[in-house]
Amino acid sequence: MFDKAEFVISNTDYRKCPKPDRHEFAFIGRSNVGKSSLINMLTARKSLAKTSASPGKTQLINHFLIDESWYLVDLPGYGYAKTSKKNRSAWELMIQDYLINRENLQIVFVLIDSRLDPQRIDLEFIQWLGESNIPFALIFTKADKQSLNKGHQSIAKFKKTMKKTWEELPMMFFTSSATGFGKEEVSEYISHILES
Ligand SMILES: Nc1nc2c(ncn2[C@@H]2O[C@H](COP(=O)(O)OP(=O)(O)OP(=O)(O)O)[C@@H](O)[C@H]2O)c(=O)[nH]1
Ligand SMILES: [Mg+2]
Repeated sequence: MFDKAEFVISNTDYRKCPKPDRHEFAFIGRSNVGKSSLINMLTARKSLAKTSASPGKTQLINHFLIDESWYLVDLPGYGYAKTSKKNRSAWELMIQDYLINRENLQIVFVLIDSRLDPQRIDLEFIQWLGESNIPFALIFTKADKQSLNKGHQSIAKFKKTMKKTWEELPMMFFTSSATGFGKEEVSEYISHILES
Protein backbone atom coordinates (compact mmCIF):
# COMPACT_ATOMS: atom_id res chain seq x y z
CA MET A 1 0.00 0.00 0.00
CA PHE A 2 2.86 2.33 0.89
CA ASP A 3 5.05 1.78 -2.14
CA LYS A 4 8.23 3.64 -1.42
CA ALA A 5 10.01 3.88 1.92
CA GLU A 6 13.40 5.38 2.67
CA PHE A 7 15.34 6.17 5.80
CA VAL A 8 15.93 9.91 6.21
CA ILE A 9 17.66 10.73 9.49
CA SER A 10 18.11 9.77 13.16
CA ASN A 11 17.97 12.36 15.92
CA THR A 12 18.00 12.91 19.65
CA ASP A 13 16.48 16.37 19.30
CA TYR A 14 13.13 17.18 17.70
CA ARG A 15 14.56 20.50 16.52
CA LYS A 16 16.94 18.65 14.24
CA CYS A 17 14.24 16.45 12.72
CA PRO A 18 13.22 17.07 9.09
CA LYS A 19 11.28 20.27 8.44
CA PRO A 20 7.74 19.69 9.74
CA ASP A 21 6.19 20.43 6.39
CA ARG A 22 4.39 17.11 5.80
CA HIS A 23 2.21 14.73 7.76
CA GLU A 24 3.86 12.46 10.28
CA PHE A 25 2.86 9.34 12.23
CA ALA A 26 4.92 8.00 15.14
CA PHE A 27 5.12 4.64 16.92
CA ILE A 28 5.75 4.36 20.62
CA GLY A 29 5.37 1.76 23.36
CA ARG A 30 7.40 -0.46 25.65
CA SER A 31 10.77 -1.73 24.51
CA ASN A 32 10.38 -4.92 22.50
CA VAL A 33 6.64 -4.47 21.89
CA GLY A 34 7.25 -4.48 18.13
CA LYS A 35 7.38 -0.84 16.95
CA SER A 36 10.19 -1.27 14.45
CA SER A 37 8.75 -4.57 13.21
CA LEU A 38 5.40 -2.90 12.62
CA ILE A 39 7.02 -0.18 10.50
CA ASN A 40 8.65 -2.90 8.42
CA MET A 41 5.36 -4.73 8.11
CA LEU A 42 3.47 -1.60 7.01
CA THR A 43 6.10 -0.71 4.43
CA ALA A 44 6.65 -4.33 3.33
CA ARG A 45 10.37 -3.96 3.95
CA LYS A 46 12.31 -6.56 5.91
CA SER A 47 14.75 -4.31 7.68
CA LEU A 48 13.94 -0.70 6.99
CA ALA A 49 13.70 -0.16 10.76
CA LYS A 50 16.21 -2.13 12.84
CA THR A 51 14.65 -4.77 15.08
CA SER A 52 16.06 -7.03 17.77
CA ALA A 53 15.00 -9.85 20.05
CA SER A 54 16.49 -7.95 22.99
CA PRO A 55 14.80 -4.75 24.17
CA GLY A 56 16.36 -1.31 23.80
CA LYS A 57 17.28 -1.62 20.11
CA THR A 58 15.88 1.67 18.86
CA GLN A 59 17.58 4.53 20.67
CA LEU A 60 16.85 7.53 18.48
CA ILE A 61 14.03 9.35 16.70
CA ASN A 62 14.12 7.77 13.24
CA HIS A 63 12.38 9.36 10.27
CA PHE A 64 11.30 7.36 7.23
CA LEU A 65 9.91 9.11 4.17
CA ILE A 66 7.01 7.22 2.62
CA ASP A 67 5.97 7.64 -1.00
CA GLU A 68 8.06 10.80 -1.05
CA SER A 69 5.30 12.61 0.73
CA TRP A 70 4.92 11.84 4.46
CA TYR A 71 6.82 10.43 7.43
CA LEU A 72 6.66 7.34 9.60
CA VAL A 73 8.69 7.72 12.79
CA ASP A 74 10.23 4.92 14.82
CA LEU A 75 10.86 5.87 18.45
CA PRO A 76 12.80 4.22 21.27
CA GLY A 77 10.70 2.25 23.72
CA TYR A 78 9.98 2.97 27.36
CA GLY A 79 10.12 0.64 30.34
CA TYR A 80 13.42 -1.01 29.54
CA ALA A 81 14.34 -2.42 32.95
CA LYS A 82 18.09 -2.36 32.49
CA THR A 83 18.18 1.35 31.68
CA SER A 84 19.70 3.66 34.28
CA LYS A 85 17.71 6.49 35.84
CA LYS A 86 19.79 8.96 33.91
CA ASN A 87 18.96 7.23 30.62
CA ARG A 88 15.33 7.11 31.57
CA SER A 89 15.09 10.84 32.08
CA ALA A 90 17.03 11.45 28.87
CA TRP A 91 14.43 9.30 27.11
CA GLU A 92 11.61 11.26 28.69
CA LEU A 93 13.09 14.58 27.65
CA MET A 94 13.79 13.47 24.11
CA ILE A 95 10.44 11.76 23.53
CA GLN A 96 8.18 14.09 25.44
CA ASP A 97 9.81 17.11 23.75
CA TYR A 98 9.32 15.49 20.39
CA LEU A 99 5.70 14.52 21.03
CA ILE A 100 4.72 17.88 22.47
CA ASN A 101 6.50 20.05 19.92
CA ARG A 102 6.31 18.18 16.63
CA GLU A 103 3.67 20.26 14.92
CA ASN A 104 3.13 17.99 11.89
CA LEU A 105 2.49 14.89 14.03
CA GLN A 106 -0.98 13.61 13.11
CA ILE A 107 -1.26 10.75 15.54
CA VAL A 108 0.92 8.66 17.84
CA PHE A 109 0.35 4.94 17.69
CA VAL A 110 0.86 3.45 21.14
CA LEU A 111 1.75 -0.22 20.84
CA ILE A 112 0.60 -2.65 23.50
CA ASP A 113 1.55 -6.31 23.79
CA SER A 114 -1.69 -8.23 23.18
CA ARG A 115 -0.53 -11.07 25.45
CA LEU A 116 -0.45 -8.99 28.62
CA ASP A 117 -2.98 -7.70 31.09
CA PRO A 118 -3.16 -3.89 31.20
CA GLN A 119 0.24 -2.62 32.33
CA ARG A 120 0.56 0.40 34.56
CA ILE A 121 3.40 1.85 32.48
CA ASP A 122 1.22 1.87 29.34
CA LEU A 123 -1.77 3.30 31.15
CA GLU A 124 0.38 6.05 32.65
CA PHE A 125 1.91 6.92 29.31
CA ILE A 126 -1.54 7.09 27.70
CA GLN A 127 -2.71 9.26 30.57
CA TRP A 128 0.17 11.64 29.91
CA LEU A 129 -0.73 11.78 26.19
CA GLY A 130 -4.29 12.66 27.12
CA GLU A 131 -3.24 15.36 29.56
CA SER A 132 -0.87 16.74 26.93
CA ASN A 133 -3.60 16.75 24.26
CA ILE A 134 -1.58 14.55 21.94
CA PRO A 135 -3.86 12.50 19.67
CA PHE A 136 -3.20 8.76 19.78
CA ALA A 137 -4.49 5.36 18.70
CA LEU A 138 -3.67 1.96 20.19
CA ILE A 139 -2.18 -1.00 18.36
CA PHE A 140 -2.22 -4.38 20.11
CA THR A 141 0.78 -6.31 18.78
CA LYS A 142 1.98 -9.89 18.37
CA ALA A 143 -1.46 -11.31 17.58
CA ASP A 144 0.20 -14.47 16.24
CA LYS A 145 1.71 -15.32 19.62
CA GLN A 146 -1.53 -16.63 21.10
CA SER A 147 -5.05 -17.50 20.01
CA LEU A 148 -7.10 -14.63 18.54
CA ASN A 149 -9.60 -15.24 21.26
CA LYS A 150 -7.01 -14.60 23.97
CA GLY A 151 -5.89 -11.45 22.19
CA HIS A 152 -9.43 -10.16 22.00
CA GLN A 153 -9.83 -10.88 25.68
CA SER A 154 -6.86 -8.77 26.62
CA ILE A 155 -8.06 -5.94 24.37
CA ALA A 156 -11.42 -6.13 26.14
CA LYS A 157 -9.63 -5.94 29.50
CA PHE A 158 -7.67 -2.92 28.35
CA LYS A 159 -10.86 -1.19 27.23
CA LYS A 160 -12.52 -1.94 30.53
CA THR A 161 -9.58 -0.46 32.43
CA MET A 162 -9.49 2.65 30.26
CA LYS A 163 -13.21 3.21 30.69
CA LYS A 164 -12.60 3.86 34.39
CA THR A 165 -10.83 7.11 33.56
CA TRP A 166 -11.61 7.91 29.93
CA GLU A 167 -14.95 9.12 28.60
CA GLU A 168 -14.12 8.17 25.05
CA LEU A 169 -11.90 5.34 23.89
CA PRO A 170 -9.30 5.80 21.14
CA MET A 171 -9.13 3.88 17.87
CA MET A 172 -7.75 0.39 18.46
CA PHE A 173 -6.05 -2.04 16.11
CA PHE A 174 -4.88 -5.62 16.46
CA THR A 175 -1.81 -6.65 14.47
CA SER A 176 0.88 -9.21 13.85
CA SER A 177 4.06 -8.17 12.09
CA ALA A 178 4.86 -11.85 11.64
CA THR A 179 1.72 -12.64 9.62
CA GLY A 180 0.61 -9.21 8.35
CA PHE A 181 -2.61 -9.48 10.33
CA GLY A 182 -4.22 -6.04 10.74
CA LYS A 183 -2.00 -4.38 8.15
CA GLU A 184 -4.86 -3.15 6.00
CA GLU A 185 -6.75 -1.61 8.88
CA VAL A 186 -3.76 0.42 10.07
CA SER A 187 -2.77 1.40 6.50
CA GLU A 188 -6.28 2.50 5.66
CA TYR A 189 -6.52 4.53 8.83
CA ILE A 190 -3.30 6.36 7.94
CA SER A 191 -4.41 6.82 4.32
CA HIS A 192 -7.70 8.24 5.50
CA ILE A 193 -5.92 10.86 7.61
CA LEU A 194 -3.57 11.67 4.73
CA GLU A 195 -6.53 12.24 2.43
CA SER A 196 -8.58 14.35 4.81
N1 LIG B 1 5.91 -13.36 16.65
C1 LIG B 1 6.01 -12.03 16.55
N2 LIG B 1 7.14 -11.44 16.93
C2 LIG B 1 7.21 -10.08 16.83
C3 LIG B 1 6.13 -9.30 16.35
N3 LIG B 1 6.50 -8.00 16.39
C4 LIG B 1 7.75 -7.98 16.85
N4 LIG B 1 8.20 -9.22 17.12
C5 LIG B 1 9.51 -9.61 17.66
O1 LIG B 1 9.71 -8.90 18.88
C6 LIG B 1 11.05 -8.48 19.02
C7 LIG B 1 11.09 -6.96 19.21
O2 LIG B 1 10.65 -6.33 18.03
P1 LIG B 1 11.07 -4.83 17.66
O3 LIG B 1 10.27 -4.45 16.47
O4 LIG B 1 12.55 -4.69 17.58
O5 LIG B 1 10.54 -4.08 18.97
P2 LIG B 1 10.64 -2.51 19.33
O6 LIG B 1 9.36 -2.14 19.98
O7 LIG B 1 11.04 -1.73 18.14
O8 LIG B 1 11.79 -2.53 20.43
P3 LIG B 1 12.81 -1.36 20.89
O9 LIG B 1 13.36 -0.71 19.65
O10 LIG B 1 13.85 -2.09 21.66
O11 LIG B 1 12.03 -0.41 21.73
C8 LIG B 1 11.76 -8.97 17.76
O12 LIG B 1 12.38 -10.20 18.06
C9 LIG B 1 10.65 -9.14 16.76
O13 LIG B 1 10.92 -10.12 15.78
C10 LIG B 1 4.93 -9.98 15.96
O14 LIG B 1 3.93 -9.39 15.55
N5 LIG B 1 4.94 -11.34 16.09
MG1 LIG C 1 12.64 -0.51 17.81
